[in-house]
Formats: sequence, C-alpha cells, structure tokens
Amino acid sequence: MLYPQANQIRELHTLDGFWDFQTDPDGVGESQSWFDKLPNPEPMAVPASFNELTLQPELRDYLGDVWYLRRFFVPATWAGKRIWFRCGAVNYRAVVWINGCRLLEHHGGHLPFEADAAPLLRVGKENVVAVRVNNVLDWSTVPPGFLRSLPGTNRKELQYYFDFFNYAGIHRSVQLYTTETTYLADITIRTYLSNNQAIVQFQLEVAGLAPERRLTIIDHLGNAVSSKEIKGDEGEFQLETFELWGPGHPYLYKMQVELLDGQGNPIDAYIEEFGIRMVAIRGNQIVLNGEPVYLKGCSRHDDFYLVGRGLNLPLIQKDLNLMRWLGANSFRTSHYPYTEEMMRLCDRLGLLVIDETAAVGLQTWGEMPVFNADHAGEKTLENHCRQLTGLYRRDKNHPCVIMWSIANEPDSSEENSLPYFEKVVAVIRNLDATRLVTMVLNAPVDTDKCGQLFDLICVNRYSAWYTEAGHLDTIQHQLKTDLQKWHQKYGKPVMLTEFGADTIAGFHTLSPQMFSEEFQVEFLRKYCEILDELDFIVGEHVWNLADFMTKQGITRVIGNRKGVFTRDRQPKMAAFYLKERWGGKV
Ligand code: GCB
Repeated sequence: MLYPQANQIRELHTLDGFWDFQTDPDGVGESQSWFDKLPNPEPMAVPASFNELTLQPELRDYLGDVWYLRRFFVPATWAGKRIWFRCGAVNYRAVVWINGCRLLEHHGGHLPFEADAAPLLRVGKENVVAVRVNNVLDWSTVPPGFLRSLPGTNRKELQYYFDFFNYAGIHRSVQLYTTETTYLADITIRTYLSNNQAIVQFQLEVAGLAPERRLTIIDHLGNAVSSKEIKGDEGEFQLETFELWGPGHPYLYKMQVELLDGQGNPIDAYIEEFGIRMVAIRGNQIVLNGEPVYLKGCSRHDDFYLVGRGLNLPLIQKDLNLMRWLGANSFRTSHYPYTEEMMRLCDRLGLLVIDETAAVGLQTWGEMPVFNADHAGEKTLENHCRQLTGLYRRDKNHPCVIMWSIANEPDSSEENSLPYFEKVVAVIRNLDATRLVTMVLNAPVDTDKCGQLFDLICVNRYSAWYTEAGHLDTIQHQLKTDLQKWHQKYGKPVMLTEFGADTIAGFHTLSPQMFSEEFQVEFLRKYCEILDELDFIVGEHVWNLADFMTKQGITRVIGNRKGVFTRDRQPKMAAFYLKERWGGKV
C-alpha cells in the first residue's frame, strides 16, 4: 500500500487535530446515529492513544467502543476525483462512517487502511466522518486476549499475554488524498546484482486504463539516471554504475512513476524511494551486499508519556538518534508494525530492521489452545496471515527491512504449532524471496518444534532474571550450552533477540543486585562475553531501548524497566556500557 503523497496530480489533506470523542460502554452509538453527532462529546487529540488524556482516570483501562467524530470541508475542485480516506492505524477495530454511511471496517491495530470515499462525500460542502474504535481482544485477534470478570465489581479486565499496555485509539494520521479515477494503486521494487550490474525490477498495479507508463530512476542529487516508457505493468532497469544501500551509506534512489494518457499527459504520478541492497544467509553469517553483518541494537516500543502509542515524530527521531549514539545498526519492531514514518527514517539513516507482525502472546491457555482449529485457531491463523500480508504490502519497498519476524515467543513446543506456522511462513515466502524470515522463540530448545522453518534462529533469554534470579554467575554456562544446542539442533546461525534486566534509574548497589544500575551492566556484560565466544551468533538485541508502560503486575514498577534509557530517554549506566561495546561515536 502506497504512503500518501501530494504532487502535481495528487492532493493531500490531513484530518489530524482535535476530534469529538465519547465512550459508548453500552454499544448504543450505531442505533442512536452517533455517526452524525455525538450526544456528549469532549475533545480528543488525533493521532494519540485516548487512555491518558482526559479528566476521567477510568478511561485508562476502558474496554469497549469509543467514538471519534469530526467535520471537514471538501473543496469543489475535487469533484470527479477519487477521494481516499486513509488512516495509518487504529487499535484495534475500526468502523468508519462518512455522512452517516458506512465506508469501511478494519481489524488489526497497526496497519493502514483506506477506501475511496468519493461516492459518500459532498464536494464544495461540509462533511462529517465518524470512527468507532473497539479495543477488546479475543481468541481470533492477533494479538489474542480475553475478558475476565473482576470479583466483587461489575467490571471486566482484558487478559493478554504480552508485556506492553494495550493502548487504544486513532494512533496514526488520518488523511484524505485524491487521485484521478485511473491511478497507480501499488508498486513493488526489487533489486539484485548480476554481472556487476544492479537490476531494479518493478511491478505496477494500475487501476483503470492508462495507455503508457513512464518510469524514471532519480539519484540522490535529483538527476535522472535512467528512464523508460512501457505499456505493460512490469519491467526492469539495468544500472552499470550505482550506489549500494547499507548502514553507514544509506544511499536512496527515487523511482518516479507516471501514468500517461494517449497524448503523453500524466494522469497520475508517484515517487517511491528505494535502495539497492541484498541480504542472505551464508554459512553462519548474515550477509548484506556480500559482506557479513553483525546485528547490534536494542528493541523498543512505540511508547511515550501521555500520547501512549500515538504517532510521535520527535520520539521516532530521538530513538533512532539514541540508537546511533549507542553504535547500534539495527532493531526489531517488537511486537507490532511501527509507523510508516519510522520506516522511512530508517531507510534514510541506514538502520536495519527486523519487521515483526503483531502476533505476540500466542500461547496455549488451558482449555483454549490458540493453534487449535476447534477453538479459535482457524480464525487466528486467518488474521495472522492477513496481517502479515498487510505488513508486506506496506513495507516491501523499504531497504531497511532485511527480515520478517512472523511472531514473538509463541508456544512453539505445542504439537499444533508446527502446522500453524508452516502455513504462516508459506505466506511470506510466497510473497517475498528477497528477505530473511524468522520467528522469535523462547521455548526450551529440546521441545521447540518450529526452528526448522526459519533462515536463522532468533531466541530470547533471561537467565539470572526470570530464572536463577539475581545469580549472575549462572548466566554463562546456561547461555552457552543453550545457544550451542540451538545451533546444533537446526544447523543455522543464531541471534539473541532479547536479554535484559529491570533497572530503576538511580538505584545503586556496591555489589550488583537486581534492579540496580550496576546489576544491569554486569548482566549485559556476562551475556555479551558468551556471545563473543560463539562464532555462529549473528546478532544481539538488548531488551529494551527505553522503559515502557505495561499492564499492572507484581513484576512491573509502573511499567517494564528494562530500558537502558528511562522512559523520558535519559541514559542509565548500561547505555554507556553498550556505547563502548558497540563503538557509538557521537
Ligand atoms: C519477553 C518478551 C517481551 C517482554 C520481556 C520482559 O520475553 O518478548 O515482550 O517485555 O520478555 O521484559 O519480560
């Protein structure tokens, strides 16, 4: 799916700002036509999570429907065009009405969705849009969850097996953009090297009739490098001189696509950025553009004070700068697709991304095994595959994405997990043979059933934290044996995708004790010493870049404190240790 852009053909208007907002705990909004007017609204910022912004503290843990509504003007000059209503992400379910008519429905909290709203809009007049958002997870959603009654109250709690707060609302920008009725719906760009040439393949998806298409490759100085006019939808460029994209040299090209009418006039135009780079596994190494690359970095969350999981451009910039300050070259979008804006910035800054779906917390819960088709399994699988496909369609042209992660820590010892993940892996491998595919595992190596499906083994470990708590001297033997077993069992390179210790900034102890800054440093150091000894290790991602909000629990002190930075992005001692280890230069 293309990122919206304004140009000589396309116009773009934002609907971000303060919308009217109201909760609908009894689910009466639709029958009472709230899509025309909310009975008792208050202002709500869009994009943002709604949880922490109002005068009602109980909204933080609210479950059910909420409504967002705003009025906007459509210029008369838009008559006869397609007018796309697009939203970057709503967590979790969204139903959209335009002028009282249902436009679309979308499930899944972290991907964009859009529809042509022109048939419902009044051009040259005021219009009204309403979005009903529901944040309840169930057995079929990805991630899954379920409701549990709270004893002694008439309230319910959402149970889920993932470790971040289930922030909700309109999380990413809402936009209107125009195209002509004939338009470029999508483009896929793939690059590889052959006989010292860079081959840039493209495939267009054109809606309507455009007799000709002109494609131009533009270099970073704005010069046209190569151009061609074609009648079909696919083709390739062969570049004899070219620049590769990679960390330290994030060279981006632009592909300009123009759809032309019979007289050579443009009907549509779009510019997509891309980089020329290849990634593969060679023996025990990840190889980027023919050179081994060792992944180092911290995973993170889209999470900040007040705005929750809402689009936060300054936070994205700060976090990528903190990673560069540490000397990191990569991170994983734990545990859901991040914003399109962040992916674009990673392209520009040369950070490598493991792009993860929202399939986190796929556990086997007693009576309700999530992989079991008799229960919700088939629907979970369907949603999972749909969201993976959506992620691919959104991010396929980003050079920063080198690997797809199809899930985080599912119960991969469960009998039914193998047939389930075989199907999910087949979906992404059919779509994309140019990137690596993994799943982040945490099952015991002896009982894991799924590792064989992936290009490399990604594993999370917390020795001396969740097991043998506080005993730093137990880390090294356990970790080494464990990682060696993963390597022996599957004969593939291994990456440690999570290791970390909760640390309260400002807690100090002379001998390293849990929760102190000294403990966090020693903990990381012990892990890293083992990683340095093993030649099949291809990367290390510390958990986590920064402290983040979670649901309440006896192991969470107003959130997860495993950040090497605090939630307001100040360094703990561990940040300096990592900077030294990873060679951060700033
Ligand atoms: C994990 C999860 C991550 C948690 C982390 C922790 O294994 O993948 O989502 O936040 O452990 O801190 O417990």
